[in-house]
Amino acid sequence: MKSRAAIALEAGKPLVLTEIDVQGPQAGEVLVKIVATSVCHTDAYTLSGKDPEGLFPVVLGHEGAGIVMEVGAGVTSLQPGDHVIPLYTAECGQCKFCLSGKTNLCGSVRATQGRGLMPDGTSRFSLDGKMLHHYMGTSTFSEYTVLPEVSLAKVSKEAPLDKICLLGCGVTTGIGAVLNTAKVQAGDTVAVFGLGAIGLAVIQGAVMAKAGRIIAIDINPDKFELARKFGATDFVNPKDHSGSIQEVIVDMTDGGVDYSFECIGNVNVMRSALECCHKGWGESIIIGVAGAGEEIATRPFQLVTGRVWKGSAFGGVKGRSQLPGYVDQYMRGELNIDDFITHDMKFEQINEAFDLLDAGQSIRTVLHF
Ligand code: NAD
Ligand code: AHE
Ligand code: ZN
Repeated sequence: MKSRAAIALEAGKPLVLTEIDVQGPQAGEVLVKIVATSVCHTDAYTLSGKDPEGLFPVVLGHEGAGIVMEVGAGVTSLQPGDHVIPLYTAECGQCKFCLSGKTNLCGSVRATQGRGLMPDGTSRFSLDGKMLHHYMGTSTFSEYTVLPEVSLAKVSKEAPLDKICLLGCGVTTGIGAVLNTAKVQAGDTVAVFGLGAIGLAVIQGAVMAKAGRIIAIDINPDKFELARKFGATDFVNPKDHSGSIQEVIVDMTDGGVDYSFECIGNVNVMRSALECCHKGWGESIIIGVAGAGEEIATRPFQLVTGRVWKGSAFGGVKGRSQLPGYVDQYMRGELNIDDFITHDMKFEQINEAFDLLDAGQSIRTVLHF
C-alpha cells in the first residue's frame, strides 16, 4: 500500500515528505495506522548523524499512537480496530531479559531493530523500489507502519490518541526513571538537569513520589515557568554562576541531593549530575543519550564514597504490561500529558516541529495525520 511519510534520506538534512510503499504484515507482525506522532529529541539526535546506530535512508519516529489495521499470521494478542502505542522497548515476556524480573530491556527483537529491520531481517518500507530502514522498531513518521506484535501496547479505546502518543516515550521515560529506576521516596531532594519533555516528566514523577525539594536546572530560563507548573521548587541557570554547577547544587542542599537526573545527553553535565549527589547515598540517573564516541568520566573516589551512577531506558517501564495503566491514569486525571504539548500541527509540518525543538521553543509538537 501507499503511505504518507517523512523520510530521512541522509544525516543533517530536513525530512522529505513523500509517499512510500508499505508491505503488509508478515507472520508475527501488525500493520498500524498512526493517528498522531510527536518528535522526541532522540529523533533529532539520530537525524543529526550522532547516533552510532543511525542508518539512512530511514523512516524515523518513535512517539506515536494508532489503530491496528491488519495482523499477520500467528498474531493472537491484537486485532484490527485495537488502539495501540508502539514500543521501542518490546516486551515478549519470554526472553532472558523479560524473565529476569530485573529489567524492561526485552531481547526478542532488539538485534534486528538496531539494524533498522524487522525480526526476519527485511524491511517493509521502500521508495521507488529502494529499501528504507525502520527506526527503533516503530517508524511512526509514516501513516502506515509495521511492527512486531511484541512491540505494541494495547490501550483503552477511550483515550485520545493525539495525547497518549506522548506515553510512547517522553512522559513515560521521565516518570518511570523516578518511580522504577531511582525509586525516589517521600521527602527526598531531587535535581533535574534539562527541562525538555523528559526533565518535566521527571519533575512530575518526583511530585508523584512526594519528593521534598525538586531543583530544576536549565541554561534556557524560558523553561522554568513550565517546570514550576509541574512542581519544581528551585530553579538554577548554570549561566548565572561562575563556579561549577555541582558546587552550586551541593551548597544549596547541605552536601548534595538524594537523586539527580540527566535529561540532556551531555557527558559533561552527566559528570556534574553525579558529583552533585550526596556523599554516602546520592544516586544519579542518566536518561540523556550521548553522541557516538562520547564517554563519561569522574574520579572513581566519587563512587568509592557512595555515589551511584545508573541509567534508565524508557523509564524501566515494561510497555505491554504497564503502559495501559499509564493511559488509564491519564484518563482518571492522575497524570498530566496535556501540558507537555506546546504545539499541534499537521503531519506535513514535521520539519517545523524539528526546528522548534532545536530552538528550545517547544516541549512536544503533536503531528496529526
Ligand atoms: P529537549 O531538547 O526537549 O530538552 C533538553 C533540555 O536540555 C533543553 O531544555 C535544553 O535547554 C537543556 N540543556 C541543554 N544543554 C544544557 C546544559 N548544558 N545544562 C542544562 N540544560 C541544558 O530533549 P528531550 O526530548 O527532553 O530529551 C532529553 C534527552 O533525553 C535527549 O538526550 C534524548 O535523546 C533523551 N531521551 C532518552 C530516553 C531514554 O529512554 N533514556 C528517552 C527519551 C529521550
Ligand atoms: N542508538 C544509540 C542509543 C540510543 C538510546 O540510548 N536510546 C534509548 C531510548 S531514547 C528514546 O528517546 C534507549 O532506550 N536505549 C535502549 C535500547 O535498547 O536502545 C546508541 O548509542 O547506539
Ligand atoms: Zn524518545
